[in-house]
Amino acid sequence: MAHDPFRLTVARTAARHLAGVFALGLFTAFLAWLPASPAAAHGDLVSSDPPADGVLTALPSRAFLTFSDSITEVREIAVSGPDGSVTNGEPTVAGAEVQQTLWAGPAGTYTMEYFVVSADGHDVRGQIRFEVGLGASASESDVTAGESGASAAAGTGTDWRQRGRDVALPGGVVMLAAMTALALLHRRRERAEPG
Ligand SMILES: [Cu+2]
Repeated sequence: MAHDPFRLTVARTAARHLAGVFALGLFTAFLAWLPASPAAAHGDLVSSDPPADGVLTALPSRAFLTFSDSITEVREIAVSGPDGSVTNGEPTVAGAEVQQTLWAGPAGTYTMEYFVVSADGHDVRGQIRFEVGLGASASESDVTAGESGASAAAGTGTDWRQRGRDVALPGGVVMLAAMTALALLHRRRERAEPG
């Protein structure tokens, strides 16, 4: 039975169909994953001073932002606290580091927003939060709430590309599964009406 030439041909054709569709599915999955890869070249925020979620005794006179790639343009650096903006003058850039002079400010929660252009021409924007003067006096629950809020805020700025990549790969796999299902359906139809 295994040597029936007709059955062998049908099986071979079906196998070839499946292999082709499978390869196409893999290629689609690969393509879906590929565009996210250059994210590694983006000038993402690597560190800052004050650090994200940091608790400081006093507001420093300068803030620093260090990126993973050279910065070619600073669109905006905005630092503000309980009394509003403490951004003092224009920011300066040296390679991958951006520096911003600050006015004095009261204790409380501060946000530092950044909007820069990295060497590869892409916009890099986001924000971090930090606390001034609350280290000793704030209750534990206040600090916890502040920190989780800060992480969420920082996440929107720096992690969305990574999130895009995480979504792209499963998307390709779903496409692959759909194509395999179509191929199986196709094969069943071939069997139903031979010739
Ligand atoms: Cu980029």
